[in-house]
Amino acid sequence: MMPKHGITVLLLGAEDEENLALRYIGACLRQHGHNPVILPFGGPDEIPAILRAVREHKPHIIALSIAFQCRANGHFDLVERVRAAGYAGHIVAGGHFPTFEYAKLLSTQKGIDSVGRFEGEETLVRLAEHIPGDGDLSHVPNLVYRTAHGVVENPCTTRFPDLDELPFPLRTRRAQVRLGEKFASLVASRGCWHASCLYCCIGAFHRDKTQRFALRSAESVAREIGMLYRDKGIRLFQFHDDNFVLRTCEETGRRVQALGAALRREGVDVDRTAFLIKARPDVVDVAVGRALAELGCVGVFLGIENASSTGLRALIRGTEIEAVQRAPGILAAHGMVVTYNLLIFHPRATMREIDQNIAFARQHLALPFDFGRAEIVAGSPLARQVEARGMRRGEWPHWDYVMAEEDVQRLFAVNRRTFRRQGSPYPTLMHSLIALAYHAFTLKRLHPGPVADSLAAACMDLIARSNTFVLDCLEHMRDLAGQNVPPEAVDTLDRRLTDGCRTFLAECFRLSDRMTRLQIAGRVFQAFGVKPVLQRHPLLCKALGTQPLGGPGRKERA
Ligand code: B12
Ligand code: SF4
Repeated sequence: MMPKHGITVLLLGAEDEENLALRYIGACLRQHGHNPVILPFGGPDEIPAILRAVREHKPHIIALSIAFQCRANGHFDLVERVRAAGYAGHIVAGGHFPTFEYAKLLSTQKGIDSVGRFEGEETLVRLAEHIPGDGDLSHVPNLVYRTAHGVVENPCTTRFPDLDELPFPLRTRRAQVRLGEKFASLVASRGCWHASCLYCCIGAFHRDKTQRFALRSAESVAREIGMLYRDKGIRLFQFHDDNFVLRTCEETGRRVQALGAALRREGVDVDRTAFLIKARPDVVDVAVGRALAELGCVGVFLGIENASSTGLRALIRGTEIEAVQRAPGILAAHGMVVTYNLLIFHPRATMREIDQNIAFARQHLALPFDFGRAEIVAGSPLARQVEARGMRRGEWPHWDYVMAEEDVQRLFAVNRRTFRRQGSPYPTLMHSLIALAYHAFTLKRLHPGPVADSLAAACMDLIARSNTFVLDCLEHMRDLAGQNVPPEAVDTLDRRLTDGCRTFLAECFRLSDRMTRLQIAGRVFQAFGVKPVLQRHPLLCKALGTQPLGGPGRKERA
C-alpha cells in the first residue's frame, strides 16, 4: 500500500548542469504526491554522499539516469556499492543507454531490478504506484523487469507526452551560474525531425512513436522562461533541444518570432536576456539569422560535423556542403558566435576529407571548434554498421572500431597518444575556448559598452591564435600518419601541443576572469541605474586591465 505522504524516490544522474531528465521526472512524481530527492552522480567522489542519502531518506525506489554510454560502468559500480551498503529497495535504470541495452544490462547487473525505456515520466509515476504496494509491475509502460520466471518486457508508449501539460522541471533552490550569469537550460521540443545521423541515437529513441519530434507551444516555453527570469533573476538560457531549428527556414523564423512575442507578453525584457542554441546549418538563412538575433541569441553550436561532401554523406547528415559553408557567415553577420565540432574520424574517413576539414577550420579561425571521432553509442546507425562490417572491437559497453583506411586509422592512433592522451590539456583548452566565446558574446549583450567590446575583441584574437596553433599541430600529426613513425616523433608533437595548450589556457582563464569582473561591476551599475558608458572610465579599465575601444557599446541603457 502506498504510504500516506507518497513514496520517496532518489533520482541520481549527471548534473554537470541541472539534469532535465531527472528534473522532469521529479516534477511529475511531486505532482502525484511523491517525494523526489535529486542527487548528482558524475563519478566515484559522489558515492559517499549518495550512500548517506540512502541511509537518511530510505528511498522506496532509486532511479538511475544513464544517458552517457561512456559513463555506464561508473553507474554499475554505484549500484554495487549501494547494494553492498544494504539497500534492498527497487533500483530502476533509464535514459538513452539502458533504453537500447536493457537486455544486456539486466543480465549482467544483478543489482538493477528494472529498466524504464524511452521517456520516463509516466513510467516512474506508475512504478511509484506499485512499489511498495502490490508489486504488480505488469501495467507500468516502457518497463522491462526481472521476475522469478525471467525478464518481462511491457509494451511501450508510442506517443510523446503532451509537452505543454508536463509540469516544469524541478529547479535547484538557487540559480546556477554559468559564464558569469544566472543560468538555466531548458528544452522547447523532444526528438529530431532529421533523426538519421550515423552517430546519433535520437532517431531510434523516438522511432516507434507516431511522429519524429514534438514541440512545446511558444507560450509554454515563455511561461517557463518568464518564471525563471522573475523568480530567480536568470538572464542566460540554453536550449538543449537537439534541433532548436525546424525543418524549413520559414517554419524556424515563425517559431523564433512567436517565442519572442510570447516572451514579451510574459513581461520578459528580451534586451536583458541571452540565449544559446544548437542548430543545423541547412536551416539557417538571413531571415533565420535576423529572427535569432532579435530573440537575443548570442551563441549557436552549429551542427557542422564534417566540412566535406563525402564526410557529410558518410555521416548521413542530410546537409549539403554549401549550407555548411554559408551558415557561419550568416550567423556571425547577425552578431552571434558560432562554435562547432568536426567528426573527422568515422568508419569511411579519408585523408583527403581530413585535409578539407582542416582547410575549413583555417578559413574560420575566429570560431572555436573541436574535432574527434564518431563514437559508437547504442541505438545509433553506427553501432549497427560497425558490427555488420566486422569493424567493431573492444568490449561492451565501451565499443571501439577500426576505420577502413589504414592511414586514417594510424592518424587516429597518433591522435590518441597526443591530442587525446590522458591528461592532455587539449580537450580542456577547446572546451574553455568555446565557453570563452559564449562568455564574450553574453557579456556584449548583457553588459554592452566599450570594455565589453574590447574583451570580446581580445577573446576573438586569442581564439584565432590558438586555432592557428592547433591546426598547425593537427597538420604536424597528419604528417606522422605514414608507416613506421618513430615514437620520439610522436613525443615531440605531444610536447609541442602540451606546452602550447597550457599557454593558451592560462590566457583564456585570465580573460574569462576579467569578463566575470566586468559582469559583477556591470550588475552593480545596473542596480544603481548607472549608464554603462562608465565602461569608458579609466579606473574601471585599469581594474580590468583593459583598453576601451573607441565608440560606445551596442546599446547604452540606464
Ligand atoms: C544536455 C546534454 C548534455 C549536457 C549534460 C547535462 C547534464 N545532465 O548534466 C552536457 C553538455 C554536459 C552533455 C555532455 C555530453 N553529452 Co550530452 N546531451 C545532452 C542533450 C542535448 C539533452 C539531454 C536533456 O536534457 N534532454 C531533455 C530530457 C528531458 O530528455 P532525456 O535526457 O532524454 O530524458 C528522458 C529519457 O531519457 C528518460 N530518462 C532519462 N533518465 C531516466 C532514468 C529513468 C530511471 C527512467 C525510467 C527514464 C529516464 O526520461 C527522461 C524524461 O522523459 C542530449 C540529447 C537529448 N536529446 O537527450 C545529449 C546526449 C545525452 N549527450 C550525449 C553525449 C554523447 C555527450 C558527451 C559524451 C559528449 C562528449 N563527447 O563529450 C558528453 C558527456 C558528458 C559527461 N558528463 O560525461 C549523447 C548520449 C549518447 C549515449 N548514449 O552515450 C546524447 C543522447 C546526444 C546524442 N544525440 O547523441 N550533454
Ligand atoms: S545529430 Fe542532431 S540532427 Fe542528427 S539525428 Fe541526432 S539530433 Fe537529429
